[in-house]
Amino acid sequence: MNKKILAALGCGIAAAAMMGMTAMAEDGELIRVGYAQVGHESDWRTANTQNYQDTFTEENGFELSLIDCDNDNAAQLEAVRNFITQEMDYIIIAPIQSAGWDTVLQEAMDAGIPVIIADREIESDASMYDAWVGTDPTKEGETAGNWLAEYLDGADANILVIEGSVGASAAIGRTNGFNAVAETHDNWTILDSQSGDFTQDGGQEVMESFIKSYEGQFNVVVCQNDNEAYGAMDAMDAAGITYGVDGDVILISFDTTHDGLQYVLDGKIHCNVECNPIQAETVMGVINAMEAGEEYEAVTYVEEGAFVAPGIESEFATTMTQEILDGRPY
Ligand code: GYE
Repeated sequence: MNKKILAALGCGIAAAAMMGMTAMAEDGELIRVGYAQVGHESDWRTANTQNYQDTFTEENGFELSLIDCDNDNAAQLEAVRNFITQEMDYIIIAPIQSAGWDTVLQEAMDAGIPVIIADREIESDASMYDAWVGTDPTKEGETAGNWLAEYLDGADANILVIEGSVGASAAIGRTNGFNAVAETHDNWTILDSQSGDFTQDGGQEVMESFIKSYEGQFNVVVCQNDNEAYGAMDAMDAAGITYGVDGDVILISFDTTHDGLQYVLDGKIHCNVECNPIQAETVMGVINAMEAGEEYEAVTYVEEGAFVAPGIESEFATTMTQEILDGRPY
């Protein structure tokens, strides 16, 4: 029997699974799920939280306990330990940091509680948890780099990068993916790369300090999420630096939240690489399969694309339109 199925059966729900019950146990008991959420640092995160609250409902057979860990690694470890103490049926973790998970994952395993890692990646071996559902930041970073190469068509790039939170796989992957492409271009220089912590204030502060150091020297700004891009735009506006398809600076962002894509449609952000926060249905599917004792995907990457401003055609991205914006799920 599949190891993942054994793990599910091992946590005391085998009887329910074998009787063919669906998400809500037949005696009416809700499945108790604890979600250790990163925080509320970005619009992407708000959409992700909303998606979980809309999905893990009583109607669907769940009692969701969502803890906002406020981007604090210690608080997140404590939240997971509290879920273990409360004997949750399942624990979902969106890891703030990619490192340092082995001990608490072992504790969850010892307690027989299945763990699903969501959104971001962790360094722990896959045998330490039951399933993973999330995004591919390295690929996202590569997409940004490939699009930039295509758009520059051989022109020089002097690049400033506003990274996401230090130690988060979403930041590490986007940096690595973009750098891998940058290394193949002799005429690209990364002037500086600093963390803006995935927040608007962080993006603005980093951009203000970049402007002090590099004004007149850069023609590309890469922000690793939309909120950082909003902050960077404010800083450039204040300094009289123009960006976007009619400006001097090429602006790249990630997340494709509603406002981020509005800026693409308006030609202010050149390219916005998608990062899909709609993951809860996939996680619920995994849990329902575990409940039913069925096989499930141990690793699922959610679908992601990229969008570019009107007037730009790309092999790597879709040209933005109002119809696309109106039809977006988040
Ligand atoms: O890009 C950012 C958020 O982990 C993919 O976290 C997620 C990232 C997302 O704060 O806006």
